[in-house]
Amino acid sequence: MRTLVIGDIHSGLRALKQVFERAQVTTADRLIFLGDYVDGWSEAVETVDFLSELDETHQCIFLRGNHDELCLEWLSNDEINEVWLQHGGQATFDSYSNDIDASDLHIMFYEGLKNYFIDEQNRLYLHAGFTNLKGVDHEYSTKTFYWDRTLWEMALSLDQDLSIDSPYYPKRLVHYPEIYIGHTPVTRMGKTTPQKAANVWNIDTGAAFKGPLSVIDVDTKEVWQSDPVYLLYPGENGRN
Ligand SMILES: [Mn+2]
Repeated sequence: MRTLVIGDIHSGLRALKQVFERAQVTTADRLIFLGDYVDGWSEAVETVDFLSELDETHQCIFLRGNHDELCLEWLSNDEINEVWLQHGGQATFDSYSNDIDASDLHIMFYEGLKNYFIDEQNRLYLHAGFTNLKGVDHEYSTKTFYWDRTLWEMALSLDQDLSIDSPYYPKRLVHYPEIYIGHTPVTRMGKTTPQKAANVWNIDTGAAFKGPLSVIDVDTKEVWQSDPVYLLYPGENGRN
């Protein structure tokens, strides 16, 4: 069985289908989605429909992204969050406006998302990060799991040669052999492939912006990518 991790999709369903074909995904694979299914390209409803159907036939783990939570808040309360609209929410709003009936089923999808997942090898998967030095079970606020950027910043700024036995080594990083996250696009650093810092792997390759969507096999580290997603949505702006 392969364990495949999928980065932030941001309604780029065409890219998801393309990268799944390239990775030759089958029902034998375990699929771990890092969250941010919506907010970006025009196919929010179609993306969540596709993921819900995929869950019927494949082994899927769906983690919660900050954008999924913002979308759920809007679907549940019908209150417009201006900041959300400016950060990709407008495309999601428009997508649901074209398909009013989708929202009830989708609320169940968003509510069912997991804040984190730890596999049988103790590898940790979550959208953004955590701050408690003792690990995710000790986190004070669940929002951190899908909003935090300090885990990735810390891993990046760490001397990559520092020994795990050093008293200066961050305690946050010692609990899991590997940590897989999305949330902060590596395109901000001028990269377009999954990036590793310390034992943290960032799989968000900027699908909402000018980057591709990426899938990584956590055991072999083989990577598959879609075309840059904006090329699959001509005439749209995404989050640019
Ligand atoms: Mn994202």
